Amino acid sequence: MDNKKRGLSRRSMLAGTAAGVIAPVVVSASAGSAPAAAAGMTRNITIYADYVPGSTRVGYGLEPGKPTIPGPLLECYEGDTLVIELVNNTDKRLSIHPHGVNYDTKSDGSPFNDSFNKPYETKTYTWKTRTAYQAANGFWMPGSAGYWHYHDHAFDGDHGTIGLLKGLYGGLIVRKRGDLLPSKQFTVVFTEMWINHQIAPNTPIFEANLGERVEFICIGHGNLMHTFHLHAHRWADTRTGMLTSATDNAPIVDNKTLDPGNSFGFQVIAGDGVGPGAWMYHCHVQQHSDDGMSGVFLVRNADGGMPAGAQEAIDRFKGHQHTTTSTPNATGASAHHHQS
Ligand SMILES: [Cu+2]
Repeated sequence: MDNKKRGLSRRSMLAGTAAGVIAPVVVSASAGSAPAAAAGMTRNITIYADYVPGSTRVGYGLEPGKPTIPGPLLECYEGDTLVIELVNNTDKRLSIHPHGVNYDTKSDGSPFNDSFNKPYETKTYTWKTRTAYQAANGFWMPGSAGYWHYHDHAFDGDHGTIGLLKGLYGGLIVRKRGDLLPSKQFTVVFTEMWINHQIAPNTPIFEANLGERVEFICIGHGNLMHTFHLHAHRWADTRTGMLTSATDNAPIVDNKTLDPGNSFGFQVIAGDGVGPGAWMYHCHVQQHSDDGMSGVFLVRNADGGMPAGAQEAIDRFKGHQHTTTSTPNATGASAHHHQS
């Protein structure tokens, strides 16, 4: 419900599109000031960094005073340029620093390059993307397409790492033209012992109807090593999570390393071959899972109805206790981190 709403509102940012027809997230798009090469667009977006009301957490949002953790999911196509106006509504310095795209030192977002917003300052960051190209030696150099992410790199402390712990992060997708588009998108961020800054049973419940094309964007942050596992669904370990033919022998996985700074994404058809139900997703580092790094992927019936047994499963999940006494200090990870 809450999370469903969040998923939908993210999706609705994809300017006036029906599900499955793309137009990247961004608010106003003006036709390409990009050079002749690929017909990219310049996409302008304003992002606000605010304290989460009633807490010391901080998030990015598309409206002032309405931060979300994770921040808005940003999308574009290879060849596009994102011009991000970051409005800092906090009393601390902060920034927005992307992975996977091109930027100059002024858009780096780091104290190292003196490229951040001062307290209450607005600053523009420019991210460029490109398509793959063939170098003179015949080898192909990579384009920008991928499941990436962005995060603060300057908040408060000298090293610019505190913002991640506060909630300043989000997903970034650069697609190739022709990539298949999902109906629903879920961003899953593992930071310390949290999923999207929550521990079970307050972690997100991601919802889709049987047969819907769902995209997961998985991001790792913090100081701990994690693995992302989704029950009853699997994907190809490729850029898109899909195969390109019946003879494509790319490995198929249902569990993938999600260490700090890593990101990946994939699409599944909700309940494909397994049916509707309340399915788990969790960190497969066992103690992390036991300590609250788990959540629910609720695949509803095709008509949106609740499948048999699903509500009971969710009630069990909501009511469960964490049992951490069986493995005291086994990994050095402390149980039940509470969010500040
Ligand atoms: Cu973990």
